[in-house]
Amino acid sequence: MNLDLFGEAPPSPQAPSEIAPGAFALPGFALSAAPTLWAGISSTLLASPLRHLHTPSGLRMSVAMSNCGTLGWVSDASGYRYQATDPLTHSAWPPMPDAFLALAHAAAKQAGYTGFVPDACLINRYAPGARMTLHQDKNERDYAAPIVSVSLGLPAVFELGGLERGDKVQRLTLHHGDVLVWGGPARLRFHGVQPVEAGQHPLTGPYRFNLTLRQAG
Ligand code: MD6
Ligand code: FE
Repeated sequence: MNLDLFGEAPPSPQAPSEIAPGAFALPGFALSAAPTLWAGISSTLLASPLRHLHTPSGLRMSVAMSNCGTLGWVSDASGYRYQATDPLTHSAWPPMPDAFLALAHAAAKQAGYTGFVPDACLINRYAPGARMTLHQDKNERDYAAPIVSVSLGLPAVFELGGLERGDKVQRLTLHHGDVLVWGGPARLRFHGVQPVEAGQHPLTGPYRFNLTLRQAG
């Protein structure tokens, strides 16, 4: 029975669309899980707070970051890498919430990647003006596994390039609840995020959050 008392259709996740070979957009896939994911973000950040890392060349990143899972991504003067301890707290990263695992596994499966079990989740927080320059994700040990990316809060324009830095980029706006899954031939594509515009979101306030879930170790 569908009591449509307010004349509004419930948000219904759409089918995955292949935006490049091996790369899929799953609009709204994380919408219903968003409050639970937010609780997992909040508890993670109590134990391992957000911080602005520096690139190996010494530039302060505009995106604030933390991690959960057995491995976390870090950057400092000695390079980019995954490690089991949080350099800020000198403790293990907080455990990956079950809801993160379940969502990532289901999204990967929906995109045709079965058996995805991430061991690392990078949490990115974008304040207005924060951006991520074009990069490849290549600090993971094995490129066979896909990456699942979950966007929450304010929207952002995502740039998906090719395998060379100078390749043409396609732009897509990522909204609250959108998921990207990419692997296979897309795994090493360059990508970035344009500066986030100011706004307010009911769940995340003045921020965009992004989770990237990986099999890093
Ligand atoms: C972001 N995402 O959306 C940054 N990397 O805030 C990434 O850098 C990313 O979305 C690898 C795979 C998917 C991604
Ligand atoms: Fe990336």
